[in-house]
Amino acid sequence: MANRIIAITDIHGEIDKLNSLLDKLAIQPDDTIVFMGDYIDRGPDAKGVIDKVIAMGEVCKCVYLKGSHEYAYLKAREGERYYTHLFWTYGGVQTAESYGNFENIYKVHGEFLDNLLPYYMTDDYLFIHAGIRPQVPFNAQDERDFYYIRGEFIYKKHNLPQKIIFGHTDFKEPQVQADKICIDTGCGKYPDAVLTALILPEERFVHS
Ligand SMILES: [Mn+2]
Repeated sequence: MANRIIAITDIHGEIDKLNSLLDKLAIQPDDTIVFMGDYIDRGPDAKGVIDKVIAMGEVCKCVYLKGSHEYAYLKAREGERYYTHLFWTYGGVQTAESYGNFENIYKVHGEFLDNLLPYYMTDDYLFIHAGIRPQVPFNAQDERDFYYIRGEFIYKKHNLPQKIIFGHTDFKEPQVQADKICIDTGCGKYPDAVLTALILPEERFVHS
């Protein structure tokens, strides 16, 4: 049987839901976990979430993608006013609190945040935080679409041979289409929302 690839996205500081999900998944050394971004913001323990996903790298192969919230955080740190507004408006207060203050975020996890990948592509799948712009060749994409695109991607077919696994736009249940699967189930946004993992290639969902 093929080794498992496990996709997890949009944890948003919800360390208890992440720990519960990882327990249920019973991660094995030959698994690969693809974390698809939005580790931080809204939920209470962004620092704990990043500590945990880094620690999982000792258990199995882990791939760490950048989400819209990490993108906004990094731009805010560079002083860009628009992203500073986004960061503080959409849950950054909780993130700064979990590290003690804004400056500590980079002191503690700057190396991790600087090294996040924009996407992860295999023969069969493209893992990406938000999606791509359909009809635009992959090598001509605007990187911001990887983190922010919504309806223009979700409700259109794309031309890549890979199935696209993504998050960013939350739904009550995972959204399974022929060419894409969304696994953001609102963790961190709603108190009763679960964190969802997708196990590939079998396409089975596990919830926190
Ligand atoms: Mn998100």
